[in-house]
Amino acid sequence: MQKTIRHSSHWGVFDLDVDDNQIVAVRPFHKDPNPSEIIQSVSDWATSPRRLTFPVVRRGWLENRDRSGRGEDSYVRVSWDEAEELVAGEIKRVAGTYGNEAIFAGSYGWTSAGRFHHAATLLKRMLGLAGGYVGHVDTYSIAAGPVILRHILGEAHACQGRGSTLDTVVEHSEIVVIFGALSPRTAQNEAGGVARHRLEDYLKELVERGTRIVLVSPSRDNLPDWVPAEWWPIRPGTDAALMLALSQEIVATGQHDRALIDRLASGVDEFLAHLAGRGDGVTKSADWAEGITGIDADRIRALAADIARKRTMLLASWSLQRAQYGEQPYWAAVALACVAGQIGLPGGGVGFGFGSLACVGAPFGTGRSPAMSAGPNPTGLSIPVARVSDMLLNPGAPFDYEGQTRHFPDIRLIYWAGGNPYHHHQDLTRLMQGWQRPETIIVQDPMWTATAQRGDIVLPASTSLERNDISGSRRSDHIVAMQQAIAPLGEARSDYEIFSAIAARLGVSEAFTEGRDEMGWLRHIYDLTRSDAQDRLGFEMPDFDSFWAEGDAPMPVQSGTTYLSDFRADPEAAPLATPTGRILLHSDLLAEKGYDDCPPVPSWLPPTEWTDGPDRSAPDVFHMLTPQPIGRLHSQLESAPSSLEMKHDGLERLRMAPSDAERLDLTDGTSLLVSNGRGRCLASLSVDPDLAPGVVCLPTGAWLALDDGLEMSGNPNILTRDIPASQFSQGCAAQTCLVRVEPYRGNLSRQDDRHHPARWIVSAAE
Ligand SMILES: Nc1nc2c(c(=O)[nH]1)N[C@H]1C(S)=C(S)[C@@H](COP(=O)(O)OP(=O)(O)OC[C@H]3O[C@@H](n4cnc5c(=O)[nH]c(N)nc54)[C@H](O)[C@@H]3O)O[C@H]1N2
Ligand SMILES: Nc1nc2c(c(=O)[nH]1)N[C@H]1C(S)=C(S)[C@@H](COP(=O)(O)OP(=O)(O)OC[C@H]3O[C@@H](n4cnc5c(=O)[nH]c(N)nc54)[C@H](O)[C@@H]3O)O[C@H]1N2
Ligand SMILES: [Mo]
Repeated sequence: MQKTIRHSSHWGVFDLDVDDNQIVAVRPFHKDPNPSEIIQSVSDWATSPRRLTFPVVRRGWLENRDRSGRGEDSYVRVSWDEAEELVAGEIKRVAGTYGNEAIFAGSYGWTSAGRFHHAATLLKRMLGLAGGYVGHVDTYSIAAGPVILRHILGEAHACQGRGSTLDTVVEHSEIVVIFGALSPRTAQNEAGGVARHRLEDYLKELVERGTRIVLVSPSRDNLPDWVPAEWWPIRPGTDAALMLALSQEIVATGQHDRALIDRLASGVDEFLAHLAGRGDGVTKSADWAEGITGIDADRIRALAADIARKRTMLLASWSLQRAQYGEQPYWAAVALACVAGQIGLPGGGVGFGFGSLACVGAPFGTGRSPAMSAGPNPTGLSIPVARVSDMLLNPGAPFDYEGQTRHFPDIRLIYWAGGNPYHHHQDLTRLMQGWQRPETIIVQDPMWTATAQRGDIVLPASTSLERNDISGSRRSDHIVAMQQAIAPLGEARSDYEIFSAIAARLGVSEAFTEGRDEMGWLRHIYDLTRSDAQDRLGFEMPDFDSFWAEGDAPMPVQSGTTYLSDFRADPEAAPLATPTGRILLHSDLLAEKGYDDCPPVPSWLPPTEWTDGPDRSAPDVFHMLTPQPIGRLHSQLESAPSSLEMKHDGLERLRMAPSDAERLDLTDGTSLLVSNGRGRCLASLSVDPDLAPGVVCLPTGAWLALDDGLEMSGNPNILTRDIPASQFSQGCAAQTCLVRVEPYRGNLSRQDDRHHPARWIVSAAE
């Protein structure tokens, strides 16, 4: 029997024709002006040979609770009854012996777009009811950024998609300076789904209006090639130096309005003194910045003059703060917008992460996002998300976060649901060392990921296609029905079913389910969103049954927004939630803390790993950036067509500038060995004139496949450094990394896909 259903994913909304439990056609959502190609891969998602379709337990753990064989051991199939009993038994044992603070459920990850079967939320809900767990704060996407913005602006809205909107930029900006990217590549995705991909339309309008666009980025493809932008190929990790120099040149030529700056900001004297070099004897001039950034000083001076005179929007991608000292470019951008007098003017000021996700920069939702509630965590404990290896390796050790000292807990049990740390974390060899320490590791995922391959008890979740759910987010302008397309594969169960069953064994069933089943919850979640829109905003949404039949419903949105316009108009009447009520250009807290990696005024610090200019580094050493992959979301859909298209010979492509390739005598398609002191991986060379010399790009997401220490598919996180952005934010700093690139002379014989669960499973009787 044929049916058509509406469904949603992080990369867009689509309709599916389903015939006899098979997906036979995928069509983009009729309201989406620029649908993502990735939706064409969804049917592979359900039927991937990498699916795990029944619960398994690692043999060494099952037989003698051995911890050493993770990643190598074989697995034994068990029944759901046995699996539930083992999981609940371990949670009770560990909580009873060491306390709930020995259970790590930070469990970071994107899971599916469904907000009800949201694996990490349900996990926290279950464990919260059972006494608590250790959670996480911030995200891999953004940590240094929001932490510094919370401190200097009193809130992080500007980098969470609740600042200025692109419609005002299109209408009012005379110059848009993009640090990083404004790219439909990343704007394909949005956490919780995106109904309408709108970035291309805003870019087209900017082009039609002839707005001057400056792309400051190591990679020219960070804007579509039809956008006529000036490309400033900056050395990675040096944007803060460029921003400081732009500020200094404006001040040095007297083009600033000191009274205005004082109205907007505190600490102005300290900041201007730093620019002028009082203290370190270094004036942060255009000439100074040229030596650091590789950008011509005359160009910097000319742009400074323009920024001071013309309405200018400064946009910085999230990638800039995913680096060592990642707070600095964000702080320096805010400082530059103050010095140029642009804060709070329509089409002026700062924006962070525009296009990093689909809805950041777009008119944003003002309603209540549909969500399952995690409930309280009785332990109250969490770690900065990217410090997971530090936590596992250093129980009890102190660390700072936002100026406060905390201590790492001593973790005995990890439960990871809906995330893939062996994709997302840095220096995976180090993670593997930390991963040896817990007594028990539970992984819940539809796929036999590298993380599942390192779990002790692995539970097969169904994919979103096998159940009903709701998608939507705080930013998105639609809430979308995710209607079940096909029956669950094998013995796979929905995340809600899995956690409900374990909650029952933990004695918290009633509180966990509140007596609702799947459709009961969807109705409940929808009604909360609907009544909030009605009561608080006077916005009518259809009743649940009409919504479910229609498949989507619009949400209230706010457009035409200029961030900090009220504050600019009257800083006394609309003060910021900072110690001075104004923007901090100097921080007393940071001065008092004296962190060597997060100074009290916006600064540029030389990263502890960087090329310092191609001329001064070894010829085969490059700064490796690890951008988000085009044809997939992180490690999801890695073996589906839109992802395979980007590979060569089963290897991820490493992009390199033509001059570098020529110098090293490398040609397109050459198999490469990419290495540093932390690891080695293979990749395939792609010579790319859109890349600055001295830089290579290897996208994230290839599934970890180690062969005698050599990573065989091009997972860059075997090479990245596991250091925090700083002691202040403890954020992910993946973009600060050097590698050596050489031709690979070894054997490239491709083995079969090692990520098929069948290759790991022995029968229980064996
Ligand atoms: N080097 C480097 N590393 C990075 C970054 C970088 O820039 N450079 N970026 C970082 C960033 S920004 C991020 S957000 C992270 C992303 O890191 P992750 O969010 O961990 O990556 P995903 O591959 O999306 O992992 C989601 C997992 O959820 C599973 N899943 C999907 N649907 C379901 C479901 O319904 N139920 C369950 N239980 N599981 C499901 C998928 O199979 C997959 O294993 O990576 C980070 N890592
Ligand atoms: N297709 C696809 N889209 C995605 C994702 C995905 O996996 N696939 N993941 C989503 C997620 S979770 C996130 S958080 C966002 C991330 O969004 P972003 O952080 O914006 O994305 P990236 O690709 O990491 O980086 C964007 C560009 O920044 C440039 N860049 C890197 N370092 C520097 C620097 O020091 N200076 C300057 N000027 N430029 C630099 C690089 O050239 C890179 O191409 O993407 C989201 N969108
Ligand atoms: Mo992210």
